[in-house]
Amino acid sequence: MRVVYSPAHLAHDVVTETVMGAVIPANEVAERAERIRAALEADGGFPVEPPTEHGTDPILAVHDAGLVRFVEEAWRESRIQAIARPNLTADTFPTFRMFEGMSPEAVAAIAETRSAGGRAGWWGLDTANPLQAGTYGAARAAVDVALTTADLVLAGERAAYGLCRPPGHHAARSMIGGYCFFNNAAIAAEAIVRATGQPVAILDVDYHHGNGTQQIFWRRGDVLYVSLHADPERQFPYFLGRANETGEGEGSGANLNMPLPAGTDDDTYLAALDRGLAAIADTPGEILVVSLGFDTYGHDPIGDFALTTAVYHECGRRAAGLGRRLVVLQEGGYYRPALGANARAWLRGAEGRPYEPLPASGFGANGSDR
Ligand code: SP5
Ligand code: ZN
Repeated sequence: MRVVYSPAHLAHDVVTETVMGAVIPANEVAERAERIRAALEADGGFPVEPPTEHGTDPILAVHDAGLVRFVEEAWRESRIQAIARPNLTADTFPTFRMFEGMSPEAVAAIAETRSAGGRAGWWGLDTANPLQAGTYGAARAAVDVALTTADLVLAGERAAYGLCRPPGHHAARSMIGGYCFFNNAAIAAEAIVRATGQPVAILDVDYHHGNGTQQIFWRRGDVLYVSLHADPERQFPYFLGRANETGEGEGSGANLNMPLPAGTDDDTYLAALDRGLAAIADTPGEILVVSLGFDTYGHDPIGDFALTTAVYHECGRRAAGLGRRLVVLQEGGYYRPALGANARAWLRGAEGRPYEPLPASGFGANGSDR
């Protein structure tokens, strides 16, 4: 399977993040993508190629122009201030409760402001979207990776893999969030719809609900969104991802959320996956975009599922079993020692190649795949 990768992601890398106020070592780091690339190269069956430049039009088909401008400008603007910082992160957000009681007209008159801090809060969901000098270039490259992967499949490949970083599925039309800046999968799905005139399905198997992808296609009947994820009752993004969110208008019935409990194991997961795949099979379309996350892995530092490396092979096999061409795009997954083995297993499964795990000393975790 052909793999699309850009080294531009290396210029977006942070050391710490905060979780509920606690400063912890950052999870979404450059090493993630390098681990996956190394494992795929070691396999020998995954030729890696660079993305082609697609410009901003496909991004603007999905995102507000102001958001794109903000991601491009904000780091430079934050340098004007006297405080030295490793990155720009929002601390003040315009929660809708701030405007309680104001008329819709009065709320509509509220604006972005000119300060970098105000802008970061205006466009941000949370504190997990650190902007640095290389962030815009990395986010643009991740989109080019996704679009180039889609191009390969549009040109006839049965499946292709885009090693996107930063990830994308928490980014909504007018909002960055959850380590995500531009929604790589949504941009690719929209480009595929425009290129083919056919409906597209998105299968999101990241541990977290893809609130951004859901938001972007909420009223769209031609893009089916199916997501398996941790129940938002206990996990980020908390406020979206429930089973009763099924889309509205033309998109009514084209959004399927499958929240899952803590401890979800291989068998429970595969049963839910089959349900999701059956829903996709019931709709028209020849291409499936997969938002692929490995934060469902048993050892993931921010997840609470119990999946094994072996089950990713089976997941890839079942996704390919739909008989649609696959545009597979990387989202999350934070247990670095097993990321390469997990990606390799999934992609080999999708290609119909045997699992054949690599020796644990190479890419597994502590001699085990759990
Ligand atoms: C793309 C992606 O996977 N984004 C995830 C963003 C998650 N950010 C919130 C992390 C909350 C971590 N909760 C920690 C529980 C530790 N037991
Ligand atoms: Zn995730």
